[in-house]
Amino acid sequence: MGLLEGKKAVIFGVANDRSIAWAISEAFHAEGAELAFTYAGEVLEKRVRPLAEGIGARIILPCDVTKDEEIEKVFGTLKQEWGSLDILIHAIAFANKEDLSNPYVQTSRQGFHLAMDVSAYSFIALARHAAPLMEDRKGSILTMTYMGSEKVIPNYNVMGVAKAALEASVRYLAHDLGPKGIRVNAISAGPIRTLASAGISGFKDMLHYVSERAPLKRNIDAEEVGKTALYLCSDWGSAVTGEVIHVDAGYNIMGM
Ligand code: NAD
Ligand code: 0WE
Repeated sequence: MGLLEGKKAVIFGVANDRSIAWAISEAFHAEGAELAFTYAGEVLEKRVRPLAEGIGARIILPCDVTKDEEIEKVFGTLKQEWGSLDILIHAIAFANKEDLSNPYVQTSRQGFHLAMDVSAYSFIALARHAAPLMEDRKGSILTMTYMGSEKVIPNYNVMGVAKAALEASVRYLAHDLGPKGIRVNAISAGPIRTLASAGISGFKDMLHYVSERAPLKRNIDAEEVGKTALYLCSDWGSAVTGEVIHVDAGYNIMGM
């Protein structure tokens, strides 16, 4: 029997087949989970729908997380169609392109708000809507973060600050939802080539830099994030909550 047999999971953050959220979905599907997907806008629907249908998903809905109505619609549908929920995956981040290249000191109020809203606040909003559907089901909520929250990574800038807020939210949400048996965790992944990293100048050099210094002397892939997500969201992770687990070939432990 699969590790997630009989479990229902909703996945936020698939853009294409290279998305970390997609690798997590494939790992969950292989272990018997039933999946629902959301996509951020019509353009992405064309990519997400075929992928989702390919693994038997029936619930595929639009959700721009800056819009409360769209979040409410998603959870209304999940309540109607499933009645309950076991797993929520949040793999969403966004900042203005110029805020990932200009000096951090130049971050505008609007740019700061946008990055915080999409990349950090959305996690709180999704967790709040998911919790009532997870009553008495030992639910598990997982988000994706990056080491730029802990240490300065040139150009990560406002995203690093948003990820710091996201990681602190993991702990506060774990405290809030723990009494309901709901666990809240994050995976801090090393750099992976995806749509979100494609536009970053010097990303290739970053991959090389990390692979030379990480204890495992290599980069990581999305499938490895999927396997850790499977551990955290299955019964194997039953006592783990409020945690940020690094899946980065050990890069973060290095001092020199
Ligand atoms: P991706 O581009 O495949 O995924 C990012 C997703 O965010 C996309 O599906 C996009 O549609 C979604 N998104 C952006 N704005 C949104 C909005 N307003 N409403 C709803 N969805 C929105 O890239 P990815 O690398 O798979 O990123 C997934 C997560 O992993 C992000 O949180 C990212 O910060 C994190 N992460 C990525 C890396 C990396 O190197 N790729 C490393 C560590 C952590
Ligand atoms: O979280 C991320 C990237 C998130 C991201 C990417 C983009 C590119 C396109 C957020 N917003 C945007 N906005 C866009 O317009 N990562 C962990 C990948 C990443 O991004 C970096 C990195 C790494 C690693 C940016 C600078 C330096 C390192």
